[in-house]
Amino acid sequence: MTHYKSNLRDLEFNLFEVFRRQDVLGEGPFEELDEDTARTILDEVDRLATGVVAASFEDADRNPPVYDPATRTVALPESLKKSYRAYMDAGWFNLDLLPELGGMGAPRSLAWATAELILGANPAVHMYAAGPGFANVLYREGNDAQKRFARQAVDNGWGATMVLTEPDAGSDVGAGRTKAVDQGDGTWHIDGVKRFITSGEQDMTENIFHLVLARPEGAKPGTKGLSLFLVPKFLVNEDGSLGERNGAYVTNVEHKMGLKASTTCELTFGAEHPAIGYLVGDKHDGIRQMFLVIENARMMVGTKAIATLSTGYLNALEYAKERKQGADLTQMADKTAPRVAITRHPDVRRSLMTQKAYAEALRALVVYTATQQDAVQIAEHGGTDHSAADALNDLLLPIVKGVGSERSYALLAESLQTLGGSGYLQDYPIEQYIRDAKIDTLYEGTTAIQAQDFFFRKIVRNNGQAFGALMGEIKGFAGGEAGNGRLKEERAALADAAADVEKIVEIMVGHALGSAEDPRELYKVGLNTTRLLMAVGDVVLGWLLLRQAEVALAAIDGAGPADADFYTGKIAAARFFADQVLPRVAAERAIAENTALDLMDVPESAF
Ligand code: ST9
Ligand code: FAD
Repeated sequence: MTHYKSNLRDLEFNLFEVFRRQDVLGEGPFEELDEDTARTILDEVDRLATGVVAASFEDADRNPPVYDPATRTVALPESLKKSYRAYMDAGWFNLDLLPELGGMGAPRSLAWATAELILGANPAVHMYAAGPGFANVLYREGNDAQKRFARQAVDNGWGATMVLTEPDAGSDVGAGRTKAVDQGDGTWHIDGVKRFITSGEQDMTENIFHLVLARPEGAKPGTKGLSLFLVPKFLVNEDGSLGERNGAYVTNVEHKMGLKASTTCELTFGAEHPAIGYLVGDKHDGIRQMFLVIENARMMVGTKAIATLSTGYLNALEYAKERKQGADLTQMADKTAPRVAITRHPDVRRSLMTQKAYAEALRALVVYTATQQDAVQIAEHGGTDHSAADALNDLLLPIVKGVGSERSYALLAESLQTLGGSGYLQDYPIEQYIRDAKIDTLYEGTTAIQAQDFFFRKIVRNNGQAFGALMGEIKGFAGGEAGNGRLKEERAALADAAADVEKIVEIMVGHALGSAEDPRELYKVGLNTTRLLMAVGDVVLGWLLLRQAEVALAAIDGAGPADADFYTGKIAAARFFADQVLPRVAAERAIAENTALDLMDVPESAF
């Protein structure tokens, strides 16, 4: 028994009952895969995740990686290495790689479903396993030599990193000062210090390749002046054998609140001897190229948070069913009344159902977003236009990342609370879940950054097209017949909440337009971006829960006992969310409507 409680039933429900992924299997880019094989893969990954991958979760937290400044190396705990090795040996990292890199031709939805299992079991293992995914981007963007490098990286199981952040360039990546100097022979020398680099050093792979943003001498300021360089830890000969040690060294490893198994490194380039880099794709287009990695990493972070909430909830549920405390509320005056399981207490039920509804809605959000990525894969394969699916995927990513991480972190506190004082102990995994999940609201762009991205780039710059299409679907569902008369009030609540978020967007667009005359109007937008992201998140989650309830209502008659319970839970979660969460969106609208600039006028000294 490990800490990890997966929810394979719910993953399969999303994949095959709600989003009907079997309909896209067996043809186009997924020709080689059928539903049975997909289910077998899920079973296999679940077995690995709940077993050997999860096995080192606590040990690697209590005995984290050790940095040796003399050799600038890191020793990872043996337990973690075993988990990592088992995952890599099983080979499931190749599900959605390009065929040229040995990919299996699976849809992204299946790949993200398996990712949830590994991320819930032991997130650091998934992060150390990023090499093949990063090689995929390098292969797409790279020149011939870099494509060869990408193949070698996959074949040899090299690790990889994404290297943006510097001491003075966090959210503001464009402030980066790391320099690139052209050597005139197809190589560059990279100079500078990057910080907080995940997996920057480890002792599990023979090589690590860093994808580094640096500014060529004379290039313009900001993100558009940054270029992307491939900087291997060891230089690589044409035949794939390792050459000299390159001049990129880890010069510190951070001590952190959580996610201790994952190394967070200061990476110094060119301090002792040159750090040789290769310009990716021979073109200066770094920030766009890096965002190809970032988009996947943001999806990964949201999925990690959600996976952690799910196992947090399931651990809390198991405890609550066992723990007897107090009498039933209706017998509170009777001091001799039998003690009941805490699941009988209304307040515990409220908390558990809140956890369940969000965990399952957020899982549906990940799978729904991944289905847009499937659509892109299918269109790319068939040579057809995929701009609408791309735009919807882009719109959903900050919701997956921003809403997924914020709600998961907050609700993990509810999971812990369910265990009472025991939840605070290291005898149970939830205190570690909370520590490990806090990072998800921070890295890959903080929530504030996700919220700005959502409004300015994904809504305004897209002329509201993807947002309009999504809201159109939601309103269409709310106004339709879903649930055969049995979800009427819930659909009405969804329609109201959808109208509320549309109004918030309208107000914010008004302020944005008003800024042409008075630039301070833009502050009013900034005061509401996170509010909007979270409110739209609730509307989308409410919609997805109701879609699930519609499927459950259709399937429940004649279902066996286990399925009947499962479907009953789906209907209950959707109703709960519509009753108890969606009405709050109206309050967010009211706050947005009353936005004023007072807060911006409070002197800093008064804080
Ligand atoms: C980090 C790593 O935190 C944490 C964990 C790492 C774990 C590693 C393992 C991961 C494995 C996961 C992957 C697995 C599998 C892979 C599978 C592959 C198949 N979308 O608005 P502008 C671009 S790393 C797309 O003017 P500013 C775009 O090119 C550190 N592109 O920005 C745009 O040009 P244009 C993470 C976008 O004001 C250009 O940027 N750090 C998007 O100059 C300029 O845009 C952060 O995330 C987008 N959403 O700069 C930084 N947005 O407009 C957070 C921008 O012409 N800060 N571009 O198209 C930000 O994101 C800022 O908003 C900023 C602002 C830097 C973009
Ligand atoms: P700051 O940018 O200083 O932000 C501080 C606060 O100000 C935040 O609350 C932020 O939301 C807010 N803020 C900042 N700017 C704005 C704005 N314009 N509008 C509104 N609010 C704003 N980086 C990598 O390159 N590669 C990695 O592999 C990597 N892994 C990481 C692993 C860990 C464990 C950690 C802690 C960080 C990692 N990072 C990595 C860096 C991470 O992406 C940054 O920490 C993150 O982008 C935030 O930057 P910052 O820490 O400098 O915070």
